[in-house]
Amino acid sequence: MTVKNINIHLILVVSISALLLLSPALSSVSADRWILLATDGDDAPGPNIKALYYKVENGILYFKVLVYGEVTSIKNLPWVSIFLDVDCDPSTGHNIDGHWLVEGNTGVGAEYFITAGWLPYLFGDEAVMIRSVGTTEWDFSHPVSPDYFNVDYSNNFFVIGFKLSKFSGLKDRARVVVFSIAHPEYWDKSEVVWDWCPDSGNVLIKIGSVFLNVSGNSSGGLVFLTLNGNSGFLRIYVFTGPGTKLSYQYKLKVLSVTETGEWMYIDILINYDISGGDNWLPAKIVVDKMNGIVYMYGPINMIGYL
Ligand SMILES: [Ca+2]
Ligand SMILES: [Ca+2]
Repeated sequence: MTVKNINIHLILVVSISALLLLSPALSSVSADRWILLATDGDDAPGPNIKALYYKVENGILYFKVLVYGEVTSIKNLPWVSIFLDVDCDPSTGHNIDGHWLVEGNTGVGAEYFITAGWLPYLFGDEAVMIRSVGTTEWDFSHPVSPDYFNVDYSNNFFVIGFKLSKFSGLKDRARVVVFSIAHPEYWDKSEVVWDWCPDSGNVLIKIGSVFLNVSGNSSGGLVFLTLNGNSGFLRIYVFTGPGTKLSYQYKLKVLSVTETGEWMYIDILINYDISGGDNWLPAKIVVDKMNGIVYMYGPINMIGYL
């Protein structure tokens, strides 16, 4: 076995799904690649929640909320509150079961709620984020302004986004539940009707993670590349003769992900010490999203078969 420094250039034809990690913020949000979290019936008076989407793009966590009915101004945009359990731990954050903030939606201990619509508008903000204090209170005296907020009155939805850096304690996934309340002019006999999405429980969002699972042929072998969350591995099989092969596995860590409409760039560290020690070196995975091709580049001290 010879060991030498080489550059590898693996071309793997694959199907890809990916969620994104931190990268420089942009001032606009793309119209595509929303991830549907939940849908809900037209089950409350006036404009009410129809669907909830999210995505992470350029370091910003965005939610898109579709509503039924006709939304023509901030006042008939229902009061929408998005609760985030950023550590997926119902024992931390606001978690009073039976309280109006979590009624019917156990399993969420919300560190934050994002709120938009007619009620915050009455208090001078169209949309803000509020942090919990302990498990019973909210810190209304320190509202956080969104990095993006836009109501599309033609298509009955709004989009709100906050930089990931504004969430303290955020891990690679969070639990979310949403409710809305219509403006009082839609109330019948002054009765407030709550509209939850989902109607019970909560939904899971994945943040700051890359999910990439590809396989393909390289010269003289098979290659499997798997990223799940912020770690993964590269596995290589080299066929040395009829029925014989060598296999190598390298651990990977994801450092950052940036992307354009056509390309995704994943900076990684790869552990080239196949004996189990630590020898982490930088490498890069480049995904051609339009053609479904994955390239991997790295100044690698590795087995010289590829
Ligand atoms: Ca609804
Ligand atoms: Ca929590």
